[in-house]
Amino acid sequence: MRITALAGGVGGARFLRGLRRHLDSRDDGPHDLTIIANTGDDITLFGLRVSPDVDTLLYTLGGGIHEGQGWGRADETFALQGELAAYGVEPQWFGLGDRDLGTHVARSMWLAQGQSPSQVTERLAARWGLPEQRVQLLPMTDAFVETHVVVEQDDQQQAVHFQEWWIRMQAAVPAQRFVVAGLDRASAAPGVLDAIRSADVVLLPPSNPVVSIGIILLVPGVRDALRGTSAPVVGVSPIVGGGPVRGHADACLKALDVEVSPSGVASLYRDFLDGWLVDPADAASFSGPAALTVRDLPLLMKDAASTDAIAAAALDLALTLRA
Ligand code: FO1
Repeated sequence: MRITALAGGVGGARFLRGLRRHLDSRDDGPHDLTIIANTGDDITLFGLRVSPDVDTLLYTLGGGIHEGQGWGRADETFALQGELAAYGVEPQWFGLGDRDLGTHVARSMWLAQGQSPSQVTERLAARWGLPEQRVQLLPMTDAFVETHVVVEQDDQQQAVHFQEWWIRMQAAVPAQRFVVAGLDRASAAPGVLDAIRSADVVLLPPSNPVVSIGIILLVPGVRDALRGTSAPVVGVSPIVGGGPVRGHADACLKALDVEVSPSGVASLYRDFLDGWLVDPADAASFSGPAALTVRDLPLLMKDAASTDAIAAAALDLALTLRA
């Protein structure tokens, strides 16, 4: 079976690790998983290209993630950033650990040598053992893109990098809109559109619907490929009981004037979504198109067992819709 997923960072990575475990527990394998990662969160810091969602997926699937945080490396130290701070080098609001910096140095070096983000991601994924897991990790585009957030400060509109809004401002300053710099020159990375068109099942993990999955959907051809694929498209609501499972998805949805609810998120996917998982807390209030098949089950990824159960339910629903 060929499964394709669109993913952002922490929530997406945890869901996909659960899906990989679930696939391994089935006796109808082998199964191939292609992950299309958001690269709108990417940022250049200290001369290095950082790709948070790609790295979170690499570390989570490869066994190197800081489990408590959900991003960055386990057993991390911050000697290099401490040295930069001693020189007064900014910014210091973005924490870059020494182990994590190894990834950014390798990425930046290979990019400077002329390799594409797809080629670089493939090399990074090899170190983390993704091919052995039959996982292919693709950046959504090889173009240099960055999500910026337009905010109003001192009666003036200003665009700040997504990471500055997310981390330094804690998304507390209302976003007026999101702009993806570089997207006008972007095309889907090699393999992205084909992975959607030729999949048996397409899954949308509980990633941020605006600044993660929403950005992937803006890459030319992606939305059309989802509308056109014969594979069922099944998603997992990132909103549970009126709020995001983690992160600031509520602030992102408000910027788009979309209700902070599973119904609101499903409305963003309405032209291609076939199946939708919601939490029991939201089942009664859910409203969506009659053609959308909705199932409810607890959606908090508290531990491996609950995460695997969510992934299994998403896959089961997709396979039911395929039959
Ligand atoms: N998130 C934070 O809240 N604070 C940080 O200092 C931080 C550093 C960081 C470094 C590398 C990395 O791959 C991710 C990092 N994140 C940090 C997470 C990241 O900002 C966001 O959670 C994602 O971009 C949103 O998906």
